[in-house]
Amino acid sequence: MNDLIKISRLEIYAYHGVFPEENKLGQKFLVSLKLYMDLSKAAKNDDLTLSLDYGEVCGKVSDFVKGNRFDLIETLAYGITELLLDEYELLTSVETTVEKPWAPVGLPLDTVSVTVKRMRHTAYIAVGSNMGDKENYINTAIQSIDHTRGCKVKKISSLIATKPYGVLDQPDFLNGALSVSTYLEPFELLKLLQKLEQDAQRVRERRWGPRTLDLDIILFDDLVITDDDLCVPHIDMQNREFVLKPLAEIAPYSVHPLFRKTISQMYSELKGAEQ
Ligand code: A4P
Ligand code: MG
Repeated sequence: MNDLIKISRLEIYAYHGVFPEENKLGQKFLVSLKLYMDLSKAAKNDDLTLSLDYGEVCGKVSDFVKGNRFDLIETLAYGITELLLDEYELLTSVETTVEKPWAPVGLPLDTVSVTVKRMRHTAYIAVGSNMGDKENYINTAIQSIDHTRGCKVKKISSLIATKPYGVLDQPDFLNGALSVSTYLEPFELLKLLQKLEQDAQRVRERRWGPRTLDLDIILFDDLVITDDDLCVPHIDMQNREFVLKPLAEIAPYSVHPLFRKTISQMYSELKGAEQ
């Protein structure tokens, strides 16, 4: 979204900093915000309830800055950004700059500042289980994702029973897919999913082997990531009916950023190739 409300250098007296004098005496902080959203409805209807009340935003930010004490302005800027994305669903992106003009540096300077920017993303996650109470493992994980700060589960596919792929001598799987709106970054999301796998007492014994819970990031906006620990889009999604079928149910027109094909097209092609 390109529409923007900008708040410049809101002045707040508070007590953040590493040095004891900063915690005792306090100092002035300046907070600037770039708040991105779609303002067309508010503008066309001349209606504040369809926009964002910048007075209220300033009040909330001021309360947060005064009501906490952090060592780092990085933490402060990040906290303000999260607070605003949590509070206002219509925000698609928030950029927060915190300036500390009286930073005790011992040398003349104009100001020191930190800027944090976070935006909402759409991630598609594949879920699978082939041990124990499969449905319960999957539903617990979906609930945990939805209850995680910065994540909202938007769509959940049907869960389907599937024959094992890859390693064949293992029990059948239950598979599904979900879409999540999140302001977590890709590696933060991966960390969350791995924690949920651990919570499900998942033991890594052999690659592609039986598991209580498997959570893979299939797509993350139209990002392409080729890291040792994270490959997005999922490297083998085009060959997996247990991924494409549930994904086609919730996101038929999402596009694979490298193949430039929709999910429904990829699913049809896979089914065609299997016949
Ligand atoms: N990793 C890289 N990219 C990603 C990503 N996009 N999402 C890394 C999540 N993780 C990603 O995964 C190994 C490493 O992949 C992680 O350390 C992570 O950093 P893992 O979950 O620890 O091990 P794994 O699951 O045994 O291996 P892998 O290659 O992820 O297996 P898959 O691809 O998950 O396949 N048959 C049916 N019918 N249904 C299934 O759900 N699942 C598998 C496992 C095999 N056969 C199946 C099913
Ligand atoms: Mg996996």
